[in-house]
Amino acid sequence: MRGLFRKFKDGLKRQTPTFRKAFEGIFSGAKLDQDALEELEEALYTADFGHQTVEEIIKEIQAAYKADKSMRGEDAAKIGATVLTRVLEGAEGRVEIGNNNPEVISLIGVNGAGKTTTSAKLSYLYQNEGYKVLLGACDTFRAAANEQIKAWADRLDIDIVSSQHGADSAAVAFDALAAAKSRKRDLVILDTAGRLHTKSNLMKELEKMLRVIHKQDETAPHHSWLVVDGSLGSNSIEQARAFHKSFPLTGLIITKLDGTSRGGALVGIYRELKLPIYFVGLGEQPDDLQPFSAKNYANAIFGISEDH
Ligand SMILES: Nc1nc2c(ncn2[C@@H]2O[C@H](COP(=O)(O)OP(=O)(O)O)[C@@H](O)[C@H]2O)c(=O)[nH]1
Ligand SMILES: [Mg+2]
Repeated sequence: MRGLFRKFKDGLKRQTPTFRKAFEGIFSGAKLDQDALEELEEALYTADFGHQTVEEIIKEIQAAYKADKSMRGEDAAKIGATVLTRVLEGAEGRVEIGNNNPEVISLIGVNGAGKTTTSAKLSYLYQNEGYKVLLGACDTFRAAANEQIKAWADRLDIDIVSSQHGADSAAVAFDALAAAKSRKRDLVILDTAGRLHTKSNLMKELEKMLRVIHKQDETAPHHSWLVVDGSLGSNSIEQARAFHKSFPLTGLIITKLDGTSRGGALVGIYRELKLPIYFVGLGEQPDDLQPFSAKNYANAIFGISEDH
């Protein structure tokens, strides 16, 4: 889809120029320039692709050059994108809605990762696909959280169940599910409070929420997605690792890929956790949340055209 590739390209536009230059530079004077190859390697490390992926890209470029000395920068970038697409095989998470009544998605992650914004964007996306969505505002922990999510729901015309600041977040989750059943919603999206994976009381609260949800539907939540701030580079990987250890996650959403020059961390997160990436955040507008496409990501990040 052309429009979707554009979204990736626009979203990753801060990252792309560095690579364009680095890839072009390695074939100055029509031969492989070792210094420039090292610069490319460094650029890849700086973007937080991680050791394994960087080495694979560099090795494959060297091998391809050996086989075909007429290779150019654009060809090297294409090899990079091919490696990324291969590494990200199986990474594209897709949801089939309709098997559960309602389908329950809960979003978790640390403060500021983008959970609230993403829950609104996600509701908007599914609503536009024709599903009846209900948003559960389970972040009762932060005073401003309720206002923030209500403003989104208002703006995007999304049905919402919320409560007072300080209320029991598990109770909100319970009410949201009950309301969704009686209002015959297809989908419930639960926004939760920011949790530091080190704070065991917050983890306990999350577990309580799960127990309460199970009273409504033993199989819910059907999806527990960790929302990760993709602009944190290798710190995003550490965060994801810690959550994955203490909580049964089913997938990932990587936010803030726009405006970052460390957009390679997504690859490291996937390589390590092997959890599907369902969506990526490519901006602050409601339609800037896009289903993850390995190919679009790989092509956009290295600045090559979509039909490669
Ligand atoms: N540029 C950009 N900003 C984002 C994205 N997702 C979230 N944000 C911003 O990140 C900040 C924190 O988001 P919020 O949803 O409140 O995070 P929460 O604490 O996890 O609920 C807000 O200013 C959002 O607008 C994204 O994909 N791109
Ligand atoms: Mg929030």
